[in-house]
Amino acid sequence: MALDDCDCVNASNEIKSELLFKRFLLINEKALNSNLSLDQLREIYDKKCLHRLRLGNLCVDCHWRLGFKCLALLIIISLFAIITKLPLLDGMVKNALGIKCVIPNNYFVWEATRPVTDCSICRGINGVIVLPNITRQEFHKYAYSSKPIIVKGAASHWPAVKLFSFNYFKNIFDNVDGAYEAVEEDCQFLTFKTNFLSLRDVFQMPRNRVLNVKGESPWYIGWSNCYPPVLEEMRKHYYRPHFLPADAEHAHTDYVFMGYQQGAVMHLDYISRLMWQAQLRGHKTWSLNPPPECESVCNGYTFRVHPGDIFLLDTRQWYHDTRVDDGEFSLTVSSEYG
Ligand SMILES: O=C(O)CCC(=O)C(=O)O
Ligand SMILES: [Fe+2]
Repeated sequence: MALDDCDCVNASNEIKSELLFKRFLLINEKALNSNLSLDQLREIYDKKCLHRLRLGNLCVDCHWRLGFKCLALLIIISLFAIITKLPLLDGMVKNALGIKCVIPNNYFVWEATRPVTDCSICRGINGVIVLPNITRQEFHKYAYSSKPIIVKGAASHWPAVKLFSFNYFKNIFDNVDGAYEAVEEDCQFLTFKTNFLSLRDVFQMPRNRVLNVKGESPWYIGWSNCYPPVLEEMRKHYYRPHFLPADAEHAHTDYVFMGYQQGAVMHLDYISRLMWQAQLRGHKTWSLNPPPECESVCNGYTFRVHPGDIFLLDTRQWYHDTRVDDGEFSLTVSSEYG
């Protein structure tokens, strides 16, 4: 079903969305009646799409500028997942907030229900705003602007810069009762491009792979720490960024992302607040793209963060992907504020 031969160019937005919705329904119906396998759908997808989006635990290639085509394919894949009860459903049921939903959430639901972006967050900006280490007062005007910002060296003095490592976290998880179970049941484990099934698998990988010795597959993973004994221990070694507003609300969960090379595929996050991320080790390159509704007035761009930098991003509105410098180990802590 071609969506690009849209016959609704001159219609009002309301009529356009109704037409679009009917088309989605038609695609759904076709998907339900067809005998295509998930592999065949992916093959169609690979031919049509260039960049990657995250759908539950499944990463699909998708050129984000081809918005509706990709969206339509995402719906079909979601429907198949629901109908055939594929394992990825389990990943979808636990959404980005770590909350289990009664109705399975998926990329289509997220994308279709997200608020339309006010393009003032990106209009006229062609790169990340780089600030020197700044006071709370000076930061005030930027705090809720949703503009991507780096505060240089703001985490350089945190003890975590020296202390946090693969072994530091392995040690905690191997020794704190219930830590692995909490990630599996209540927090969130992000496999990215690896095929690890759990954080336990990550902390059991062979030493050569941990060190990314030549010939080993690079790995990059993340997880949320929502289990109080683990969180309390970690938080002894880093702080809330000092420049955030004193009355900002903070999440009860902090994320860790670590590994080599791969990073995250292009995606949006379905979270409730803005995100800060402290780059503790390694250099990482972020690519940002505005959402499709701002494509005509805003540009995407790429930049690199250094150890000690704190990066702030509205990950609900900016599509983002990451890549670690070749041969370097990257480790970050990240949380939400709002
Ligand atoms: O740090 C990364 O590699 C990805 C992080 C991310 O996607 C996020 O914090 O929303
Ligand atoms: Fe993200």
